Amino acid sequence: MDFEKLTELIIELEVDDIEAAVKEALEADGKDPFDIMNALTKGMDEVGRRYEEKEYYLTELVLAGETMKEAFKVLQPALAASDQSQDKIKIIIGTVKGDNHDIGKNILGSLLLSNGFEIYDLGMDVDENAIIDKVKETGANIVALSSLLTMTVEQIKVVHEALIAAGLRDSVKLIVGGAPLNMELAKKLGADLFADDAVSGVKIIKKAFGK
Ligand code: B12
Repeated sequence: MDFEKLTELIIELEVDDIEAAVKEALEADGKDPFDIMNALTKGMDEVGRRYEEKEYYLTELVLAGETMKEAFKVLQPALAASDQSQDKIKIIIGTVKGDNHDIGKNILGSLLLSNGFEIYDLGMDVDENAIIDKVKETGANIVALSSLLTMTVEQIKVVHEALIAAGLRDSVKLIVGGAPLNMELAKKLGADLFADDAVSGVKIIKKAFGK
């Protein structure tokens, strides 16, 4: 199972075949789970491009999301098993209220997991109260939020202000990511950190915690 084939399966929306293909790449071929993830992400980039060029429509987007989810069912445990050496720092992840894009957030979660962090995934369309409750329950020091829609980025500010109101802002670092964001906007919305992609997000989090 070569990497191009995995990329192709995402682009061609082969939701029924992807799980077996990822399994084969992991088990039979002994491929690195991170390389597999990169191959799948490359496929999603192409799906995004086709959507923007109007070659693909909403139906295809939904299917591409489902295909990624199937792939991650097998990939996630392999990513998690590949490195258990870090101390467990607790991180809450989620996609902001009003936003149902979770593929990038799931990739970030898998990467963080594989780097030894303890992850609490609140899913998508998450409001500020759910985040505050989870911070109180777990004592997490990091909230990592994803926002893919321009109209939902303001939710980051809502979470920032809710953390202040709950007296938790000083003990929690807020890191954000997603296509409509950049460092300047992230800071304006009250976030501490921003990353363009999940890999640099993990690096930034490690750096912030002296790892
Ligand atoms: C797949 C997809 C969908 C799927 C989502 C499936 C799912 N389960 O996630 C479905 C079909 C549901 C969907 C719906 C819609 N979508 Co859509 N979608 C996409 C698409 C093609 C790909 C997104 C994706 O998964 N990319 C792959 C992942 C890996 O990338 P990523 O999310 O950017 O994440 C990476 C980084 O950003 C970063 N990252 C992400 N989050 C975080 C968080 C932290 C803390 C860090 C550090 C890093 C980080 O790391 C990730 C990996 O490196 C994009 C186009 C594109 N090219 O991005 C449009 C796009 C995001 N969608 C768009 C739109 C408009 C919609 C709809 C409103 C369409 C409609 N008319 O109904 C709805 C909104 C529904 C809702 N309420 O959320 C627009 C948004 C425009 C805007 N700026 O507001 C885009 C950009 C398409 C476009 N060009 O018009 N969509």
